[in-house]
Amino acid sequence: MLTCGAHRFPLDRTLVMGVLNVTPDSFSDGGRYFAGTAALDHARKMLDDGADIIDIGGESTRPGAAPTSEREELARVVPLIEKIAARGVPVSVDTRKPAVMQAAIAAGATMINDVCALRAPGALEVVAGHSVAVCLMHMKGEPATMQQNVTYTDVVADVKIFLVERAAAAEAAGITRDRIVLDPGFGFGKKVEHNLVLLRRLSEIVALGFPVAVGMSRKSTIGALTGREVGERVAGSIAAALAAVARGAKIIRAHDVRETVDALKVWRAVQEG
Ligand code: 7PM
Repeated sequence: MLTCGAHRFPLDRTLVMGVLNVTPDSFSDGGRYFAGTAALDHARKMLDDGADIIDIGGESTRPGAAPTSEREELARVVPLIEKIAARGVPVSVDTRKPAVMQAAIAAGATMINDVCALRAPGALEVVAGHSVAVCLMHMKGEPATMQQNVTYTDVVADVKIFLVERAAAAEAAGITRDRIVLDPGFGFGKKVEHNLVLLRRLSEIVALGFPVAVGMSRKSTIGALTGREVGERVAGSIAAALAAVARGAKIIRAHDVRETVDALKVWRAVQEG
């Protein structure tokens, strides 16, 4: 069972988290219009398509991206969270900033998705003070430089040690186990070979005893394996998602919700038969 505020997910089937990026690089006019109507339309479509959670992100963690100010991030995500959460939809916010977490929770977000795994000062306390869920993700390095000189002796061991430590820190801060999700952080300070080993051995992360989320949708590893540009990676992304589900992943973070939900329906029917 996963508790996200008032929402409770039994985890007897894989959940789909639909990605809603509200950054200037994800639309044409710099964000205001997108935040106003296009983002809401997109959220509605993902819900129609079967998304369980809408993951709203207002900061670009793209390597080399200019940092987003707290004020700007708040302006991008808070109005949207209010509108979507008001309909009773589970909303997750993809942020590293405690002040954004706090405002997002006040606006109705019921999950914090943090690529820094609550390492920012004050982040653990913000999440512990509410009944929201948290996704603790592994990242090696900082977004700006994380893809430079990436090396590991054993990437799976490093990710496990990190996630175990962050889950313990979360529990020590008062975040109960039923609110914690772990994510190996595909693409965050990892080369293709590291992402493949992590996916191949995902069961070892699942064995830590927390629900595992996986985000490989449209990422460069899929591009490297297929030779496809970002908009042409649906099939590759779904293959990766199913490989993750086969190894016990419980949440799939995806851009192409309709196709992902269809694939999971077929997968599940086969498993249950
Ligand atoms: C630039 C770089 C743009 C990276 C977008 C991204 C994950 C996440 C992201 C993930 C969790 C993307 C990423 N990826 N949260 N947020 N897990 N929990 O490709 O893998 O969407 S942002």
